[in-house]
Amino acid sequence: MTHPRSSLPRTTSRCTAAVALVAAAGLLAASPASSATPDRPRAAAADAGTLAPPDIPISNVKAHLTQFQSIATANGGNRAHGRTGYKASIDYVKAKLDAAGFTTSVQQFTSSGSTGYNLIADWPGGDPDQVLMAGAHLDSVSSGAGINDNASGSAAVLETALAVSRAQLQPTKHLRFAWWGAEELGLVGSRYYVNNLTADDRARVSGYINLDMVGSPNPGYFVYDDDPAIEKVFKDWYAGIGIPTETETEGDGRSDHASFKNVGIPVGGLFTGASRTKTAAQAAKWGGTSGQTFDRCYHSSCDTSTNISDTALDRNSDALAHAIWTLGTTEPLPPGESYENTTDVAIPDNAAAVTSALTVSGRTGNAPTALRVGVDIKHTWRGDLVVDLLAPDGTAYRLKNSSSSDSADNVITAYTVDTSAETANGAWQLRVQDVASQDTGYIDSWKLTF
Ligand code: DTR
Ligand code: CA
Ligand code: ZN
Ligand code: ZN
Repeated sequence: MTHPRSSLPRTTSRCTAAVALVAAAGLLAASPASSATPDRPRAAAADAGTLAPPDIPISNVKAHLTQFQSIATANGGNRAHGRTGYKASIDYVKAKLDAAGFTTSVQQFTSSGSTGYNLIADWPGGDPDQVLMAGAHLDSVSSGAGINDNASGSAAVLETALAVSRAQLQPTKHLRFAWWGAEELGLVGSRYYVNNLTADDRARVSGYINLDMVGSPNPGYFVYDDDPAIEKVFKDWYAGIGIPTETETEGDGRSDHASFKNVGIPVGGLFTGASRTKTAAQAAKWGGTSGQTFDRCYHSSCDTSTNISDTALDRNSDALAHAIWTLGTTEPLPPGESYENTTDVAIPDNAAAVTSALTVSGRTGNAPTALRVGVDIKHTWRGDLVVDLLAPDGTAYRLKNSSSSDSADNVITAYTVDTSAETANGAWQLRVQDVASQDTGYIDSWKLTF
């Protein structure tokens, strides 16, 4: 797995050579999506001893919170982007992971005039074409230590990674853990990471799991309802311990999973609530105090190490370990087959729609529930564009609506569409219409991955 190319110098650990080897192996073994190589060497499947996910010791997770609190106290009371407390937090997490045998790298970026840092930790082994990621933002707001938001998620991800090392897990997939900078400034670090992945590297990420606020003192138990497979793993685990969950509805785009979802990578995650108020019905099933917010210290100076529900943090740490063991060691689906059209098609300004066709053949049955539609449309005001996928029978699936306010260039992204009602074989079409005057563009290429 090639590490993201950073435009700024980045510091890497002494294991850089291992990173290169992992990347080279990944590249050598990687096969074009349309010619799967079923005999590709795979990591030895996890032996029975490591298949059962461990219980994550809450005492270990709390010890990390104590460290993050000490770091904040020693650095002006916070761990915010651009402040010394943030870099000290990165150094703490990196040292733990280096000592545990991870291949770590620190990716630098600039935001609001200050240097930011992402920490990426790869567990050696596993299929480089199937990378399972879990991450959390490590920065706090400047007004406090950020222990629930989001030392809680950072500590849970760290302790799960350390549990992988203790178990010497040999998962089928390649495991990568990440701690993001500058989330509080607008998902800056995770977006920088995703934007600096090549299209092939993005396609290798089979899923991203996000933990942001997982120890709220008046906790709810919310599961992101994005990727069904990841959501199911979490819902089933909580059902197994008799805790009902709710769908996380505080809005998409509110944390780092959005950076991955925006480029079509399957995402999921856990959340215990922020500034919304717990209802009586929620208090009845979860305990805690109705009529009070889930975290009354959200983005406040009182978000310290006393602002944590140990029970909620323990449960979410264990749920993450369960998800990593489950999703990381199940045999991956055979690599998808892709069909691509790279012929440019001009899009007339504020006029009739144009189409670009792809003929799919040789497949059996219906198209998948998660058909990946990659588009590369060059345009100088993408808000003018309406984009649809047309199935062979003419059924239209809306991929993108127009937006008078979205003046950015180009539509270069991937969509996941439930096309299970359609036959796979036949002429699929991408339909694009420019519905506002001025600004024009063209379809550069588009791809279907089954
Ligand atoms: N934006 C996060 C907290 C947050 C608020 N709503 C959600 C929903 C899902 C995850 C996180 C959040 C922050 O302040 O870091
Ligand atoms: Ca536990
Ligand atoms: Zn926050
Ligand atoms: Zn947060």
